[in-house]
Amino acid sequence: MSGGKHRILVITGTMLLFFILAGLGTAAFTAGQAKERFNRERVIFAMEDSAGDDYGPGTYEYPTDSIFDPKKEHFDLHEFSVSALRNTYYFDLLFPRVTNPWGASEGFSHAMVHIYISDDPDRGRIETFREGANVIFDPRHPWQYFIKVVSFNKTAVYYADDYEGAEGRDSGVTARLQPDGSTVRVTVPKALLPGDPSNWQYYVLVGSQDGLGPDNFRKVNTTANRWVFGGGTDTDYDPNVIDLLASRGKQEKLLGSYDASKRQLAVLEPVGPSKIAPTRWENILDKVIAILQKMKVKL
Ligand SMILES: [Ca+2]
Ligand SMILES: [Ca+2]
Repeated sequence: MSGGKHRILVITGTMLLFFILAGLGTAAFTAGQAKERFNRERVIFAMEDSAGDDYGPGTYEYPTDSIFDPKKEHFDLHEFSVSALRNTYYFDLLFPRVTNPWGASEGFSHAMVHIYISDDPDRGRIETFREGANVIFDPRHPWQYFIKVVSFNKTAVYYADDYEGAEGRDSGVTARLQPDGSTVRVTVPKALLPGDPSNWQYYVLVGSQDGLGPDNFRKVNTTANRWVFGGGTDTDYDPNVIDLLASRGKQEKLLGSYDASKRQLAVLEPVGPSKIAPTRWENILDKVIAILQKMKVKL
């Protein structure tokens, strides 16, 4: 072999080795970053709701029994946030007052929250899963997932194509009042909510739990009594929703859009999607995470 050819072979070999090492290094770096992203709790969506708007369309009054004292705050959502950590989504619901008059193991038994998620305009439903909230959803944003947050081990995830009597998916699903005494944290395995959460839009409905009420909603009538809200109508066209996650001024308009004389339910609009969308690099990392999980690599 001539000296010139030998030199070219050495240079080519060195370059090849360099590219292999650089490739391995980049793969290891990317895998490390993916692992870090997977193991860090990160916020997907967060939104504050007005304080003091636990009055439905603006006219509702609390029931009169002393269990509802001081006739405010029990159903007043202040903040809603969604975050991800490892294989779990967390839905955090912040209330100024959380009581547990019926002694549920979840630490709360007064408020109830129905979270409907819309992530595809071309499929899903615009009616609520069961009758009870007395509202209907924006036809441009039908829902695919429904998380019913309620006490006594009944918190569960439902899909739009479930039949009405379905039990709901509750494996790995929990709802618990946190040590701060104000936050109800709902835990849902990611596997139950497939899809890209940065596209999600949310309908977040707060009601008062009533085991015998329609879909567990305490009803709203014209006049309040011990166990029924007042300030609505005696029909089933006024929403049984006491607070709605919405930007300021919107809740009154949306919950007030019902017309009992025309038999029309209020039409709600969702909030979202997230302004905290993942960057291009984070999207790559999410794809790497999915591949590593398929390969059963421990992250
Ligand atoms: Ca509120
Ligand atoms: Ca509100």
